[in-house]
Amino acid sequence: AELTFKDYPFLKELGIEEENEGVYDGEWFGSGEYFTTVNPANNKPIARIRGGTAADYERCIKSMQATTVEWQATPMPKRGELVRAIGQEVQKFIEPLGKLVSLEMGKILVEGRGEVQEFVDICDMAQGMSRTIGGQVLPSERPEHFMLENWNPLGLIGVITAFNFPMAVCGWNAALSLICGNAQIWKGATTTSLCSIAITKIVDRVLKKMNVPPAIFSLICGPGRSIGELLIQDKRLALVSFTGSTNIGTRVSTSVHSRFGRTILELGGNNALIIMDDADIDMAVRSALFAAVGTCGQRCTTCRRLIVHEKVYDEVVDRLTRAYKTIKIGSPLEEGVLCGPLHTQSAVKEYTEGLKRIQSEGGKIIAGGNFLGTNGGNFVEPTIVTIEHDKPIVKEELFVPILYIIKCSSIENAILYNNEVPQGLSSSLFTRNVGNAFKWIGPSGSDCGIVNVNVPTNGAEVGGAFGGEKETGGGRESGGDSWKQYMRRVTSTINYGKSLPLAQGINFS
Ligand code: UN1
Repeated sequence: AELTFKDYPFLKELGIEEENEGVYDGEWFGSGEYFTTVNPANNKPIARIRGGTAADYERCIKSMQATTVEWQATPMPKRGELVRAIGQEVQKFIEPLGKLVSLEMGKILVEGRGEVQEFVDICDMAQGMSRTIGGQVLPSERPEHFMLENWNPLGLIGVITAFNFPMAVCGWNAALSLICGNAQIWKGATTTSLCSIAITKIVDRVLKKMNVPPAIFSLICGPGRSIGELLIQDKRLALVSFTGSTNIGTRVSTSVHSRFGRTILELGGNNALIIMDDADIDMAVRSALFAAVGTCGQRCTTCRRLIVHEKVYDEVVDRLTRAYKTIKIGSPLEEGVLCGPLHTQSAVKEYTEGLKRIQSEGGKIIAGGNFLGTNGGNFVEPTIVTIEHDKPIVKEELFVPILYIIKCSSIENAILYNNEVPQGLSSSLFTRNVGNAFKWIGPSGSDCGIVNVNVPTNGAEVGGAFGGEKETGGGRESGGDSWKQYMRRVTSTINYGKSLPLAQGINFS
């Protein structure tokens, strides 16, 4: 099929060509098979990419190893300057990058821009942290002794990201890992390879300008599982950060942990938003709409379950179904569109087959429910379904815009429903009751990693640690103390005196 490359002038601005090399270690190369990525709004190919082979991967690792001495010796605040410069350069291209995210991934342009903004934000944050983070000095029980913690770089790390945030999640990892002194190899989702290449082209310019060894930001694109497998099995990678499905995450976890590597796992979510009878209904309904329909239901933080108190149930259902009828579905690059296409045709299948299963389990579609397929694209109607809280399908993550509405009768009841799924990423409670709000965030409240009050389940800021429990994998990226995962901790006891007191009072003479 003919490439649609020429229809999108902003691609040129990003250095994307009709044909692109998909491997980078300071230079662009690639000797694997060619593949194309497609625009999910019409399923037409955009541009060609040459993927990497096992030998190409090996070359990247060798190049990364060669950076270690110089990069680890660079002071952390200097590494922070590089990260700041990367953020500033990315910011200059926020418009074309946002458009590329919309084109290749399918999210609407405001969300595409937002994703690039998130990349910039984490660079800002990491740069600031590069002047403040470090270990603690501890009181030693021995006289004239110091005990302290020092944090050293891990070395080489692998970053595997998903299609739904093809730039920001790389940024979360890269910004922190780079200030921590590591070299990384990034494998983005194959279907968003142009996003990976565009970001890496920008970073490449900054690396060269700042005169740092460029292989610290290596990239390998390629279809199939083989590159990912190499990466997770590679003992030279001290850490693998993986964002994706729980299914593949299990494989990553088993493989990396069996070689005693570290993981950061950001897996499935099944996020609930609870609306209590004392909630600001207007705010809650708007939040549910953004949380359930944003990114066409393909954020890991997407609201999939709306748990509504029986006293406001009818009102919420009525308002929300009315709002769903006004959602403009269409090209994500078009102004005013709220819902773009699903990312792939297999996601469309997940949607249509999911709805069949939902109905076979007693669920009823009360809004949406149709595959549209306009212009040959993966367009579906965002859908609302009423269903019992404990049906098997409700416990699974369907990565499509299907929202379950579930009735509850009390806060206890709502928390129970919130926690009864195997995933534990994000959750929100809408209430004006301060007692319930604190109960919600406490030990007998939500069991998720993200526990919001009067805020949607999605759209987290970079300053807070991002991740969740149970099948979500337990990892934390972005803010908080996530940086620690990218470093190895050293505990040092230092004797500056002239005697040798032993701990625990041991006398060994
Ligand atoms: C993801 O869906 O993988 O909180 C990440 C959010 C975004 C990140 C989502 N800041 O929705």
